[in-house]
Amino acid sequence: MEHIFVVRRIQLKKEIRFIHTADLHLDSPFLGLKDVPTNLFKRIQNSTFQAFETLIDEAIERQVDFFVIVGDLFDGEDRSIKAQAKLRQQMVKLEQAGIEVFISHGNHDHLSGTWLNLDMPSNVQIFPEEVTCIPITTKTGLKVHLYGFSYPTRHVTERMVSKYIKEGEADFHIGLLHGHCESSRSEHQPYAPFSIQELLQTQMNYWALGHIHKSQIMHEDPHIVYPGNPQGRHKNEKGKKIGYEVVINVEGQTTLQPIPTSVIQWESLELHCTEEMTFTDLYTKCETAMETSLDQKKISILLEINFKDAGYLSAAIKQKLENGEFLEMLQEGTDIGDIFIWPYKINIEENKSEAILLEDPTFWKLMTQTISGYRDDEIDETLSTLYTHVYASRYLSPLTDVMKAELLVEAQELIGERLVGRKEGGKR
Ligand SMILES: [Mn+2]
Repeated sequence: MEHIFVVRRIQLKKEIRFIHTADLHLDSPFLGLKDVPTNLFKRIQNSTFQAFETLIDEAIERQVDFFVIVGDLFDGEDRSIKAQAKLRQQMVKLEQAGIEVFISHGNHDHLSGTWLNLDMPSNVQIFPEEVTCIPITTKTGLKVHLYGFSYPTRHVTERMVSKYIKEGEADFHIGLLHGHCESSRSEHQPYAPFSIQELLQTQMNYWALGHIHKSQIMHEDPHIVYPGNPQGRHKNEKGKKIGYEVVINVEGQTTLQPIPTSVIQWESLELHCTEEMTFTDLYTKCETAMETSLDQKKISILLEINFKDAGYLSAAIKQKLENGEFLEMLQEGTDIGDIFIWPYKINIEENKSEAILLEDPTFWKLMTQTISGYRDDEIDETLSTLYTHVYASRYLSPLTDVMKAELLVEAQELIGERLVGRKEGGKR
């Protein structure tokens, strides 16, 4: 026993342990959700706070050396007082546990916004506008230099990475940077852009990134990491969300441990329709699929349902899907317990019916028959509005039989092209 204890103590001395998170977007408004019952909406609105609190509790439980938050703590530049108060509460918890916190502000909570300021406790250090080095010494006597800056305004397009220069002697150098990595595909604005190569050249031991909301490990040894946001805020932020516990030892080895944070997950579900499907079938299928998702994920879910092959459904059923009645029915049947699944949107995709036509030989046969059976006078009748048009008629000469036959061939081709085009368009 004693022996193990000694070994552990030695290991403790040789490594640093911290939490890396970013993009808390506290007090996000969740505007995209309509018709959610008030009590449920309150829970959804509270999710950004709850996800953050999970990280705080884990930090205390794991007795980390420090905690870094790399930008966009607040969703709005006015920093809602509620968000500040909740942040402060959590910072006080860390202060009582003797954990220091390092914060850089990002494009959402840049320093030019106007807000009523609530001072943070003394364990919290906020990076200023210029890239600055903050030196600390851990309880185990290791020296760490942290580098970072806060966005002075919303739009920072400069390559801030060039200003990160290692200073002095330390066991670890850690860069905090809220910005856009050029090799990552993202929909986020290309603020404070950098390449992986540029980050590597700085020779930091770890790059704590923020800005991109999807968790991504961009490089290993040294690690360059986007933890993503702890709680998804809309349908494009699907799935599990996490924060990282980072452990780096003096040999430079890094271990990342993901900490699950999301309280509510955004998900989507595909359901295939068939010809025989009745309204009851459709409803039951949805209910079962929802129950299964909830059983499997064991976490609250906001669900978007995509009906594929809706071309099979009768017009009456489709109408209920399109006018929102069906969604309402599903929502009314939802139990809101400790965890819940709330269907917030239904999409229907009809392209399959056209795809079926394309693959159906009788459809093509029927079309060929119709076209070859077209009589002369029928063509004349179809074109009559053009030929009797006040202006157009002046420029038109009568069609010969050859021209009429060509027109029919072209029409057939056009129908084919349009159908194929729509089918391919529907795949995107
Ligand atoms: Mn963000």
